[in-house]
Amino acid sequence: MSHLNKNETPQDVKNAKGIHLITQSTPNGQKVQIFLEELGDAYNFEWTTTLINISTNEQKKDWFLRLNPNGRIPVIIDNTQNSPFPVMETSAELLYLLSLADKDHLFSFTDPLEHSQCVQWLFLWHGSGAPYHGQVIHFVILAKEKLPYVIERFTNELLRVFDVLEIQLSGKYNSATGPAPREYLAGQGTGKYSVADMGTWPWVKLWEFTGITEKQMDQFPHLRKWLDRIEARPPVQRAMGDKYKQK
Ligand SMILES: N[C@@H](CCC(=O)N[C@@H](CS)C(=O)NCC(=O)O)C(=O)O
Repeated sequence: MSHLNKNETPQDVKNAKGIHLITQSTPNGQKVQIFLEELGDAYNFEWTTTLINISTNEQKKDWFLRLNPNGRIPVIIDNTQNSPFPVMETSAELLYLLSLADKDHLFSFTDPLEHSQCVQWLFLWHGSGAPYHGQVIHFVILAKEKLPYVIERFTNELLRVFDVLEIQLSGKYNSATGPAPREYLAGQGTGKYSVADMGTWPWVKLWEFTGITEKQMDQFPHLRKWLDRIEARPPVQRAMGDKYKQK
């Protein structure tokens, strides 16, 4: 069964070969944009992209719902399978691309325990970070009525999860002899840059935009350094740049 209906599906999606990304440059879109850009640099990995505008509700049309019944971006389609194979949900997309393209484990781990740690941090943000961050953005920025109780509740929960990331990156509990700061969320020692970082970074970097103050953020010095460390990577800058902006 094909997920690509002949009449409804845009030409560039229908005619794509290889991996095709349908995205808008939101934090969720940026997770997958970053990983594809990293794979491009590391392996000359190739893919194509369709940019959509979610404010027009393109993601609720039949052609899109065939690919992702959840009606949200981003989605990837693997056209190398017998029938084009769609993948929804950002963390599942990162893991799919990992097993497809990261042959040398540059952004993942061969050791099963380190791999598990990577998946744990990927899920931490997917399940406990992004849903609250999304609510903070809605109630602080988009909602016409500003509801103090709701804003406080979701902001406090977001700050709590920032603190979970800070605990991990500070290495506060990692060594019996004292703190052992880490550079990245998963992996032995100071850690290794992996999909766990890529799945978390585009959201956390929005802290200022969501009404969190400099003073609140100063409670998380290791998280701030981690934000800067990842932002300095050229593939990350490309993934956040004009290439993914609507013309
Ligand atoms: N859990 C989903 C969330 C995806 C998501 O919420 N995408 C937003 C953009 S950041 C979207 O498509 N919003 C449009 C809509 O809700 O109609 C994932 O990780 O892929």
